[in-house]
Amino acid sequence: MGPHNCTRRMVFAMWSGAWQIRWLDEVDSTNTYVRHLARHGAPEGLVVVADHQTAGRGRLDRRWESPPGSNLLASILLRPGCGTSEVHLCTGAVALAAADSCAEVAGVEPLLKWPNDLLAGEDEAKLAGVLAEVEFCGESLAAVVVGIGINVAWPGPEGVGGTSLEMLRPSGEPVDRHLILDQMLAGLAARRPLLDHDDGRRQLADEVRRRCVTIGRSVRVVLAGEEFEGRATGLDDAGHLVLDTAAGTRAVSAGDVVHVRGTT
Ligand code: BT5
Repeated sequence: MGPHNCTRRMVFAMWSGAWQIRWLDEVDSTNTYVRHLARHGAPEGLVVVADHQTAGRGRLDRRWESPPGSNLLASILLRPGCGTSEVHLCTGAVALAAADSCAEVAGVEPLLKWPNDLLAGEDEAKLAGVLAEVEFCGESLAAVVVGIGINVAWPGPEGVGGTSLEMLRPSGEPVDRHLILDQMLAGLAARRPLLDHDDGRRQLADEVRRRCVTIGRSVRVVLAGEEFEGRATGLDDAGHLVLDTAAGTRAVSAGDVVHVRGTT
């Protein structure tokens, strides 16, 4: 675990809590670090950012790569009043806030791809990924740690087809990671209360549905030991992607989704 080289507090009118931001030089993974603190009682609102991760993680134990100081790597501790079946809305809230921030600060308008990506540019390349992880207290949800990696200056490893905010700006002007973070947290503060009640969760789910470009597309789904194609028709209330397939309607909760080109 790296040193704490700065701590800031930001207070927002729309959420009764405050973000407490720790910006580290280096850490294994900001998600691992925040999960550890969550287990030891850290309060909601803790945000850990790192200039570099030595073991940044994607889903399914994949790696998230980013050279020191190039991109935004952050994990946010939430303790929402929702159940485990609604955790996908935490991912959604962070993805929406991140997309708005990229638009406002960098003039890049990302698309939401189910379940956890932001895509941008003409070729819809991966600009950011979200990793939400849950801590339990007995049977109940104690905390959700939502990690996000946004490619600000480095577009991701060769061969994965990523992109970055700076690549997408007309003259490649630098983008300030602090501004992206602050704007994202402001957008998340506005949405955070929605996670605590049914009406709010419906509102959030509707916003995710409206902005998720996967819906309406032909997609290929890759699950452990199974692969199939279908047309994504919607997201159900548990955040599952609903698909029309040759074998009928299917809802998928995990797995990788590839947007199939030319068939939308
Ligand atoms: C994700 O996983 O997209 C979630 C990434 C979450 C990263 C953040 S950084 C802060 C916090 N702390 C952590 O340890 N993690 C979170 P997934 O959908 O599984 O995508 C992973 C795949 O994306 C890898 O297997 C690579 O192919 C590709 N990849 C790796 N680094 C990338 C990058 N910088 N940009 C684009 N693609 C990348």
